[in-house]
Amino acid sequence: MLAMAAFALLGFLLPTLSRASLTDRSHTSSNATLACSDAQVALGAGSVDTAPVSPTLVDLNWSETCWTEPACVIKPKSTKNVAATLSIVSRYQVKFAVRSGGHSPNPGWSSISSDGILIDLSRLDQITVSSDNTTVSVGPGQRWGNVLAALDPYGVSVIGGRTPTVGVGGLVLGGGYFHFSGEHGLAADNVKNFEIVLGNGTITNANAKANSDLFWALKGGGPNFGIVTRFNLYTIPVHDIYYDLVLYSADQIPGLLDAFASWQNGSGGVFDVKGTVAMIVGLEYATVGFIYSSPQTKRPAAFDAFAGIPVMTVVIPPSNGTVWSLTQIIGAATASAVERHDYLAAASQVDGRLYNRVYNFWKERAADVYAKTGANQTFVIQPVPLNLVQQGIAKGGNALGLPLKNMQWWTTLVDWQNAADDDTARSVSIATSEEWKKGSDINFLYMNDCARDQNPLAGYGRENIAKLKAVSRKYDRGQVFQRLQNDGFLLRKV
Ligand SMILES: Cc1cc2nc3c(=O)[nH]c(=O)nc-3n(C[C@H](O)[C@H](O)[C@H](O)COP(=O)(O)OP(=O)(O)OC[C@H]3O[C@@H](n4cnc5c(N)ncnc54)[C@H](O)[C@@H]3O)c2cc1C
Ligand SMILES: *[C@@H]1O[C@H](CO)[C@@H](O)[C@H](O)[C@H]1NC(C)=O
Ligand SMILES: *[C@@H]1O[C@H](CO)[C@@H](O)[C@H](O)[C@H]1NC(C)=O
Ligand SMILES: *[C@@H]1O[C@H](CO)[C@@H](O)[C@H](O)[C@H]1NC(C)=O
Ligand SMILES: *[C@@H]1O[C@H](CO)[C@@H](O)[C@H](O)[C@H]1NC(C)=O
Ligand SMILES: *[C@@H]1O[C@H](CO)[C@@H](O)[C@H](O)[C@H]1NC(C)=O
Ligand SMILES: *[C@@H]1O[C@H](CO)[C@@H](O)[C@H](O)[C@H]1NC(C)=O
Ligand SMILES: CC(=O)N[C@H]1CO[C@H](CO)[C@@H](O)[C@@H]1O
Repeated sequence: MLAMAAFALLGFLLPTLSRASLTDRSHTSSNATLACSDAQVALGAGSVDTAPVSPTLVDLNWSETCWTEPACVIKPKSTKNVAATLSIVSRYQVKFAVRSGGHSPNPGWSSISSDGILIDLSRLDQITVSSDNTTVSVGPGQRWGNVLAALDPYGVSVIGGRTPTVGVGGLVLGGGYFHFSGEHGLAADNVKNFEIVLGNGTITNANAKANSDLFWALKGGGPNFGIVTRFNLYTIPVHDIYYDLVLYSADQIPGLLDAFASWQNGSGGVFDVKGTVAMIVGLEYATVGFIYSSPQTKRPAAFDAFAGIPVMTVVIPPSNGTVWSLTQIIGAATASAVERHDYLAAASQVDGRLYNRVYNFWKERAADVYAKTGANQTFVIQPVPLNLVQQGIAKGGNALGLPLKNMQWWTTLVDWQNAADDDTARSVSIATSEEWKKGSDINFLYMNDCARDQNPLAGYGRENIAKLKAVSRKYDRGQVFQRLQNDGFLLRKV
């Protein structure tokens, strides 16, 4: 007993001792603790929160599945601070995780436990619009709601995130799907320049002219190449828009899914890239938003495929608004309960019969799990018109290896409360993704919606994986982002 107490006391004192006697360092304290102490010296004590880390910093991640306490949270104020942090990471060969908006629910992606450090980018939050309003410089720690609000007075917007609390950094690096991606491509396709800190602490830029191979890799290649400290984004000339929002009762959902596929196929005419449909199917009803990238007198004819389906409730009648007003509406409708979350990705060709078959499969299981655990889940078909893929090619190409097809990227949000229900709550979406695979021609998974056990990079294609690995070796010779990064959609796993 006494020996154990002495041991515990020693453990408590060690961090202090180790700072006093440098020679004992690697023996007396963990490298993570030492890295934290060095960071305090290099960045200032106010930029490093050491154990016990303030709960508000640990809990910043959106999903409780990611609430773990690191050895410390380093909060760089500048790109130079990030460079100093990565130098310390290399010196101590310490494990780390990087967090921008903290909206990945995958444990260990932007969270890490006490054997490593969390690099929190929330202070890199500038938003600066260029004098001609054609580009905006955004820090990775910003959130899309703030970005769209800041752009509103300039009469422009960007391809970003639909939910205002989602972070800039993770979304752009995984692709970035927005209401107007069908017209303008993914967020990554609309990046002019990435400022990035490489594994060896070097600060550099990647764009069409400089480090163009790294530029390509960062467009969808995820957290594999460095810490991006600034995104220079092209704005899009979309500000005043049309939308209306309605609810359909559960008995209309089969017809709704058929209508969705007909609309995606152009319902006899030509598909109109200015229009999009946001559809969230739940167990009791479906929420559907019709959005068009310019003002309209009434719901545009592009959406006529849905005209015959009886509406249960009109939430927002045909309206002219702005990208920012739509973002505020989505923000107000987003549940803010603190709980456990997950998402998961699947994809398929446009096929109303397949949509219905998978929906029936999902519905039965989602209802069963709801009865057992109270977990809520959604069934979301995100339209990906051919023009989205073509925009990516026209804008210089990205790493995603998308098939030249009209398709859909299915996703789900799962919300539940108890850790004991993790496996049960997650089982529905996992089984549903297998059901999609049985009928799908599309071998691609959208990284930003992928769950912890999925491997989106594998779907980018053999050639792209080889190119991404070559870029990783070239720009990260020490393989810091593969060896020391805690977890994530990493090339080391492909
Ligand atoms: C409610 C909700 C709504 C969503 N809506 C959309 C949507 O409309 N469109 C869409 O495309 N996606 C959407 N997503 C998915 C979203 O894009 C991903 O969850 C994304 O990872 C979130 O980015 P973040 O910065 O908030 O996440 P974080 O959890 O901070 O980071 C995610 C990953 O990116 C890495 N990373 C973050 N910043 C950097 C950086 N600067 N440099 C290097 N690596 C970095 C992290 O290490 C981690 O691996 C949504 C998610 C949620 C939960
Ligand atoms: C800890 O850091 C020292 C350098 O300070 C390094 O030599 C050693 O390899 C590191 N330990 C581990 C386990 O990586
Ligand atoms: C940019 O936006 C500002 C603010 O709305 C406006 O005054 C200015 O004329 C715009 N500049 C250009 C080149 O459009
Ligand atoms: C949509 O088009 C595809 C390919 O042209 C076709 O296979 C599919 O049956 C069509 N679906 C609908 C709902 O029209
Ligand atoms: C939207 O604004 C346009 C003018 O830009 C107007 O003609 C139209 O009637 C408005 N639509 C609605 C639904 O208010
Ligand atoms: C599920 O949704 C209902 C209705 O919106 C809500 O009251 C409940 O809190 C949700 N449960 C969870 C676990 O999020
Ligand atoms: C850091 O890595 C980059 C990319 O490999 C290389 O160009 C640069 O010279 C390296 N810097 C140092 C200081 O080693
Ligand atoms: C990124 C994010 O949404 N973080 C939330 C995580 O949970 C805390 C605590 O509930 C919220 O305050 C944060 O906004």
